[in-house]
Amino acid sequence: MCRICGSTVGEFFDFGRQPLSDTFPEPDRVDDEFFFRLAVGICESCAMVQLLEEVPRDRMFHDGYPYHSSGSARMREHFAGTARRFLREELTADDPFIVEIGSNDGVMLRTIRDAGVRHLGVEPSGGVADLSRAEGIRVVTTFFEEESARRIRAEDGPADVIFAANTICHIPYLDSIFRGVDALLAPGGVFVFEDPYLGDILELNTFDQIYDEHFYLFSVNSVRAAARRFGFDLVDVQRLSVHGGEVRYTIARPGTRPVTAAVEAMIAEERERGMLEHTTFEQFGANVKRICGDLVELLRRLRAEGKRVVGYGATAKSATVTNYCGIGPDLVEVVYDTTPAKHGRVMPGSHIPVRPASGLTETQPDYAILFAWNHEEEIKQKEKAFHDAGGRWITYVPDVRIS
Ligand code: JHZ
Ligand code: SAH
Repeated sequence: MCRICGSTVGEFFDFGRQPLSDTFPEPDRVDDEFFFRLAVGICESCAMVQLLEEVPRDRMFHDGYPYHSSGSARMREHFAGTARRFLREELTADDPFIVEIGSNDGVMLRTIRDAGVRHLGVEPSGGVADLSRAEGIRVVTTFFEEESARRIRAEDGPADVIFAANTICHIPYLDSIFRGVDALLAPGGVFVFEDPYLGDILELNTFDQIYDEHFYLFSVNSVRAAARRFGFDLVDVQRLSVHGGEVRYTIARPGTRPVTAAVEAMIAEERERGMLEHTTFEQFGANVKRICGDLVELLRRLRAEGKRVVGYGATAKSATVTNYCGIGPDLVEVVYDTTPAKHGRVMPGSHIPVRPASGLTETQPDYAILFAWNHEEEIKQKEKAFHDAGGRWITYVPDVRIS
């Protein structure tokens, strides 16, 4: 049943049994991993693409949550720019107030703090929340939902901006989120969120954007329907190139802001591209199977030739690739990553060991499969010595190739 409108959800792909994408077990503690059925479908009525099974939120977001948003220079720049735009265009009233849902390690709010503007991060994962608090950013360690939003409104007053990046699509209970936004947002304020875009996922076959945390794969059409259902208007959309293609949605109370032409234009484009038709999703499923087949074939061939193949980037996304395609330590012996919290652990489900990124150039393998393909430019530049010494990158977006 659709989590937005209650209609039937037509399943279009089943990835089978999958682990939590951001839980990296210790090597000797792999017996009690949590698994769920990762399947995805589209609502027959409101067209919202969503998972069919929901993982309880405390299993995913807790004090040990390992993802640190500030791990990428490009993302740090992206969010500094986002904050500067808010400071310039939205936070201009007397004593303005901005709330961020899913503020993580403070990657966006840092710039707001520097400007001396009143802010609050709402971040349930205690570890990353503490990191931002240590930098003087104001955060509450809790889930954003109707109740916590009402509490914030009572204590801090209305928010001029409510922002979220890579968080709203993680939250199945969108009805409660919108009631919370309604309680907290100033009359003329905006609710802005950015998330991976279904259009880019279909175009680039980035099936690894589908995992436990990504409960919704948003399109402009489905977000507008959801906003209207919950009493708001989608007033603007903007495409972003980060994380493999995203859209930034701007939501406001009806009648308070003009609706830009971009909204209707993108919805028309989605219709033309067949983003509401079942055959599009069937084709996507066929592409997923082909890419996995090609990738495993390549890895087996390289292994047979005696080549050393590693992974780079212990991403949440790679949980889907490794577990669905059946890639274990026999094909990829180690995954290198810069996140200290992931070191000495193993990858969820596949149990490939995770080690510090310095290992790439220290051990100079023949091939590295780029699991963090969304940071391709940054990583290839940083790890130039690997390529210069003859190492080759393997990517699978939008197709399997060596570079
Ligand atoms: P990255 C997470 O997804 C989870 P992931 C979440 N669900 C989401 O939506 C996005 O983030 C926003 C490492 N790395 O950004 C660090 C290097 O080793 O693709 C990270 O472990 N060297 C909230 O995990 C991983 O790669 C580097 O130079 O798919 C990148 O993870 C860089 C830049 C990163 O997100
Ligand atoms: N905004 C950052 C972080 C994305 S990670 C970025 O774009 O990089 C997603 C974050 O959302 C996690 O830190 C997780 O703890 C948080 N989160 C999950 N559910 C939430 C909820 N209901 N309210 C607030 N934060 C939530």
